[in-house]
Amino acid sequence: MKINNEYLQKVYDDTCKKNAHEAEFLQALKEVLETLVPVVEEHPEYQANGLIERLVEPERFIQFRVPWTDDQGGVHVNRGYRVQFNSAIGPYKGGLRLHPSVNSSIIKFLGFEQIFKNSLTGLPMGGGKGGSDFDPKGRSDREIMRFCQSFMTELCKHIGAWTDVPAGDIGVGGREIGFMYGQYKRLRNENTGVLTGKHLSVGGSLVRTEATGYGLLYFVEEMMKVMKNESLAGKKVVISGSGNVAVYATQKAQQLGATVLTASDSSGYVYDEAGIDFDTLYQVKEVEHLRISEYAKRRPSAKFFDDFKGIWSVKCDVALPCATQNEIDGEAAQMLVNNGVMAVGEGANMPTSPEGVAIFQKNGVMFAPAKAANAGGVGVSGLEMSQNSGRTQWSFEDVDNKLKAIMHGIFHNAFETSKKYSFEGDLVAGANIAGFLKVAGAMLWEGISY
Ligand code: NDP
Ligand code: 2IT
Repeated sequence: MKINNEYLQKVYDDTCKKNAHEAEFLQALKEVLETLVPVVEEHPEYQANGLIERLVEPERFIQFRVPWTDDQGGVHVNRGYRVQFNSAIGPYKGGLRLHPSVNSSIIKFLGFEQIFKNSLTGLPMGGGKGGSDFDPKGRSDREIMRFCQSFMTELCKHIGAWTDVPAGDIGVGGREIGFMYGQYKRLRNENTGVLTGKHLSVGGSLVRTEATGYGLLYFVEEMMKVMKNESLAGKKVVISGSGNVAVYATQKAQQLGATVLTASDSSGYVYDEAGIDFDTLYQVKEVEHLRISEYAKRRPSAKFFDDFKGIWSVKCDVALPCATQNEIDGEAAQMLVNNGVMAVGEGANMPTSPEGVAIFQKNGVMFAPAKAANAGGVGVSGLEMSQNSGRTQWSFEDVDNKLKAIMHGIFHNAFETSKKYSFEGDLVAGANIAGFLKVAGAMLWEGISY
């Protein structure tokens, strides 16, 4: 389908020509450009200043070799990336992903989304993302350490507390951030807030570990209350994934009175008719790092299914995809709708395909898009940066309250913006426009030669 604006369609066509092989980047781009039609019409100065052409081209794209040795002394070479997409409103900020599927398209889609997400938090952070096609599965701690050190040996030339501040994403948690932080410090002789998600003893923030999952639930609860006078209490919830985002989404959903029925990883999903037992899930995934089938072995009320996608056939009131991009396609969305889903909240980045989003919206499902709903992780990363700058550490309650305020603020900003531009209730459009306007204002103010 064409974008209903000549200028935006031309920028999209030109970007497609230059980046024909980058399917995920073009998917994320199209979704944003489609929703910007009314603001581009309202602000002719964007076209006059080539603003959209500048927005779609990263300020910098770094690709590098990451050589490392395994425990047997064998040499491996992976590809490392960092995209520094947009610094109009602050230092580049965004996670690092270690997964064999990582390529330039994945990094650019994530970096592009991050621009608007970070803007929505209300904190001064630009958009960036990075990672590698390194596969951490089955690697020893020492192998992970050597990989992370080699990765940081190059990355450290491009980042800094006032330049670019990476964090975690798929395959990067506290352990990897520790190895990278140690290497940065060794190379630079500097204790600084160059990464977020740090250990509490070296300037990490309380609540950062829980932030994305908790933030997702704060957003969804507010959305359900304001849009349909509903709440999570008593609701049946399907959550995919069993990593950082999914585990803490499960915990907060339960605290809000919902029953979480599922958890998954790339090998399949578990359905627990008695409701997921948080302690067992935490032990299996966060402590012992086992496959999700192990959860079913320890819980008589749970069954394991070796089909990751089958999770969307489970009947629920609320679905929270928290694993990876495009995990809900049109068919999965239709199954959820047929089973009566009332709300969908994206914990992962771009987990719903465009066909899936259209099906939810057409059927009146409340839909919380990733760049709004999962902004709690980077929001608390921003709070970690503030604490580092102030050489201070805030209490759990203090950070949790700030996180809640950020998530409620994002919901209301996206909702009010959707009304202002006559898409009432379309939070995809509301979030894209609200996130974009702040960045666009800064880009105009700073002049063209970035
Ligand atoms: P983790 O590495 O902690 O967990 C990822 C989970 O998703 C694992 O259960 C993993 O299973 C599953 N998964 C990953 N890739 C696939 C795949 N291709 N197919 C099926 N399952 C898959 O990552 P996070 O929880 O941190 O990230 C999950 C999502 O949330 C990502 O989209 C990330 O970009 C997004 N996100 C993360 C934030 C953060 O702060 N960490 C902030 C905002 C968004 P397996 O172990 O088998 O691979
Ligand atoms: O997608 C994301 O927002 C993240 N992976 C978190 C980024 C961050 O800098 O905390």
